[in-house]
Amino acid sequence: MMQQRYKIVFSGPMGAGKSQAISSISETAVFATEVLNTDQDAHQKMLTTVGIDYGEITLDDQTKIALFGTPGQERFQFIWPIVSQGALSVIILIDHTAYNPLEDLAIYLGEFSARIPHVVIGVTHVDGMPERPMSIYRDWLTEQGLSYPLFAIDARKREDVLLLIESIIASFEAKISMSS
Ligand SMILES: Nc1nc2c(ncn2[C@@H]2O[C@H](COP(=O)(O)OP(=O)(O)OP(=O)(O)O)[C@@H](O)[C@H]2O)c(=O)[nH]1
Ligand SMILES: [Mg+2]
Repeated sequence: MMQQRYKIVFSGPMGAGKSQAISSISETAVFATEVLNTDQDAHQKMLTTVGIDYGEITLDDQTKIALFGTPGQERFQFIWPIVSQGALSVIILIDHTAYNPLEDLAIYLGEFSARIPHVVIGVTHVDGMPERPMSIYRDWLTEQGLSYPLFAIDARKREDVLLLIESIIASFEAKISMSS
């Protein structure tokens, strides 16, 4: 049997948890390009990605997945189309505690849904603002006439990140079996 190889991109704003999600599930040492964050106005975190994060995971059926993380800072937007090339799916991570997470979602959907055929949304940091309802995302998507898969996840939890990967693989297997 031929071994399948897929490329998945993790995108989303600064601090959403892209680098964390990749390191939570990667079976290889993550190639990370994190440096001290000098843009404390944008986000008060210690480290930020300035290039591309890279990790790998092999599923039970030996499907190999290459995991690419984008830098969240706006000044690195030029990397987005380069990372997107040949990707099967994009996981857009949205920080639930952000000032306007729906605006973030609109920006990232606008940038990535045109480039990458399949989109999954993961809402992170829900523990940081439990009083804000998760229904805002589904309601907004419905208003826009969109129906992307959406999950609340904690990027630090391996099983949460795996849920996103499994949902991508399941949707592709469903498509393949429908067309055969
Ligand atoms: N409390 C909480 N922390 C989280 C969650 N998801 C990720 N984090 C933490 O948020 C911090 C920022 O995560 P990163 O992975 O560095 O964020 P990033 O998206 O790669 O950010 P940039 O590279 O700057 O664009 C890390 O300390 C993570 O461990 C979550 O659901 N809840
Ligand atoms: Mg990062």
